[in-house]
Amino acid sequence: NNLHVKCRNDTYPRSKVVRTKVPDDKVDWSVNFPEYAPVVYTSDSVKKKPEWADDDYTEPNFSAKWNEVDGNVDRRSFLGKYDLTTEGIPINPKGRTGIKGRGCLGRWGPNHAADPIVTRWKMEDDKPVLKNGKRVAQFISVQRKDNGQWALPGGMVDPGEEVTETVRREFGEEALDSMNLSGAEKEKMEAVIDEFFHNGTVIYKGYVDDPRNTDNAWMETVAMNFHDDKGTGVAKFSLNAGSDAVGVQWLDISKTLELYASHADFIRRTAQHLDAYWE
Ligand code: RP5
Ligand code: MG
Ligand code: MG
Repeated sequence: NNLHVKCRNDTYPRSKVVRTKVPDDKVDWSVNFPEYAPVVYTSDSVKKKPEWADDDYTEPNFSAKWNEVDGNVDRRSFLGKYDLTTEGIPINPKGRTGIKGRGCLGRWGPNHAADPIVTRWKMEDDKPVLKNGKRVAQFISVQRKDNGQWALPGGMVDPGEEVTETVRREFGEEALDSMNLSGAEKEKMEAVIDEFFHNGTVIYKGYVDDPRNTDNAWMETVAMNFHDDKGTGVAKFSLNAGSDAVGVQWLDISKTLELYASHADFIRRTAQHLDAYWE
């Protein structure tokens, strides 16, 4: 179905703030829900005004160009033009989440991320492993520091950054621990990434069912697949968790995977794209 799930009916991540329960049939804004009065929550880390966050809309000099490229910040949504509340702030186009404000997201409206899906074929004795007559694919997954869940090594698009650059940078930081490499090692690693990451396929572009989403701030992503058909390119990667990841591993792609946010859906689309085993 088309509803967001992971951003409803639970305690808000990294907090004790409880979301108002939103039943499936009341997610859509067009459905009447007169008793709906969710708590307003913006985390302390966002209130401290780090450079990755917007100001509060109540600040006298607050200004934002909604639905536009606003300086270095892309405030457009992949879902089309979003509406604004009477206070003039964005409304989550996927419906109610049980919480207002920004939670721990920096931007009002869409918060843009990018997700690298690095894949290879699972091999045994130099032969591809088959299940139900299809080859089994594997992808590089990281374990998130914030909640321990396995996820794609994705991250936020920095202001002015191209998505193709974000997937490389985040992959380097989270799956290769690039931030802890010496200058020379880092250069070598970047050369390997550049060589491998030049031919990607966009697997998904749009809203992410992320547990951090609120009524006024939400995640969107571009997920790109980089497939190593011969298994020779990824062999050069030595995996080391870094940045906001505490673990990294190759995971077999199958229907039973449980991953962070909507990542299992991106993996399903990738399996389809590669004609790999899924069931
Ligand atoms: C998800 O959050 C995206 O799909 C992406 O994987 C991730 C970006 O946030 P951080 O990993 O930087 O927390 O919605
Ligand atoms: Mg990151
Ligand atoms: Mg990340």
